[in-house]
Amino acid sequence: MTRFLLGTLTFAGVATMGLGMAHAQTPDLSAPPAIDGEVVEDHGSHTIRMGIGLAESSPQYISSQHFADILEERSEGRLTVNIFPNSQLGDDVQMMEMLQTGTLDMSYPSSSPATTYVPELAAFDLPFLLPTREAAVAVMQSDVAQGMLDSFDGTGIKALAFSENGYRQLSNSVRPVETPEDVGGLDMGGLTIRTMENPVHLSIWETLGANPTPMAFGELFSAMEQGVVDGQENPWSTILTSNFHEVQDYGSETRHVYTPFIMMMSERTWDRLDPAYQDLVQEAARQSAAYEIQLAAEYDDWSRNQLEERGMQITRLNDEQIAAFQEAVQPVYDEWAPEIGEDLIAEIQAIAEETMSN
Ligand code: TF8
Repeated sequence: MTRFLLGTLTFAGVATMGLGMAHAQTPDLSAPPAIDGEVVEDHGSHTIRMGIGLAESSPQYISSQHFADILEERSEGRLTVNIFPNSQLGDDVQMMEMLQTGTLDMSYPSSSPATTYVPELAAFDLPFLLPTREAAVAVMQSDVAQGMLDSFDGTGIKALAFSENGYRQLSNSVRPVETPEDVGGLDMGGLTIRTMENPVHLSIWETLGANPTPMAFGELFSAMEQGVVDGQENPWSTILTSNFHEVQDYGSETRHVYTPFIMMMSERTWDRLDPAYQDLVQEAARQSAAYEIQLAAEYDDWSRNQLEERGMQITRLNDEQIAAFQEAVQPVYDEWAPEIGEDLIAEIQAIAEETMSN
């Protein structure tokens, strides 16, 4: 609890730093779920090194702390987790490679760069596939998604659970963006947009007439500060907790892709654990992933409002404007659906539609 409180205060601290107390309506953050369950008998001690990409104020970090607290409490201190945030151990691609070689025990990347290990994950990169958070969560908690996690077996990576990175929003330092034409720039030339290292994302921004530039997340702030790229796209809470508003004047609520996180462990680390510890790690991953989804949902709109209060000009797109983007990126489906798998996409869409019809 103490760690969580610190996490919240850190976020609240960040929130109040430039705004004065009057504006700091921190979200009604739910305290971490109580840690219950029997203590696991002694099967030795392990210190787990976990590298993550985002800042200590992010839902990704706060929920990783909760994961660490569960392990520590239910193993009576025999399992401890040292978390290294802010991409300090490397970016998503590098940290997944470190899991494979066993030089890092755990990481928490987005699903997008992980398509090199499990190509089916690219379904999540299809634009506007998951219209609501409820649909996205239902898909992440489905057998289809579990099958994707199981597909990591043998790659050197044990994939434990999906959680929410979230709906991606466009930001840039050049102009407000309301239409696809604003991205492509017509005679003004297309915006240079940093993307994750993922071919579907490249396709999305090429189709919109931008100049997509794949880049590690850890290099992004300085690339925007130096004008190497005009913009990027990430959930509002990432834009806030990474201080992108300091180098990005305009935001557009495009919600063009819902990206999951995947909590992962090196198979070498996993194989060293007694089965009782493996069960505890798996259960703690599932519990902390559910908590992360709750946090991410609570931080989403609040982070956008914080960004506006810090001077970012955010364009909220209406249904017609979103429809124009959906129509503009339809060719991405035509290009990628056959490769990803029409049946898989149909299965995901069926889960989403069932959730939305309830
Ligand atoms: C991206 C991703 C990242 C996350 C983070 C590094 O844009 O959304 O922000 O994967 O864990 O690269």
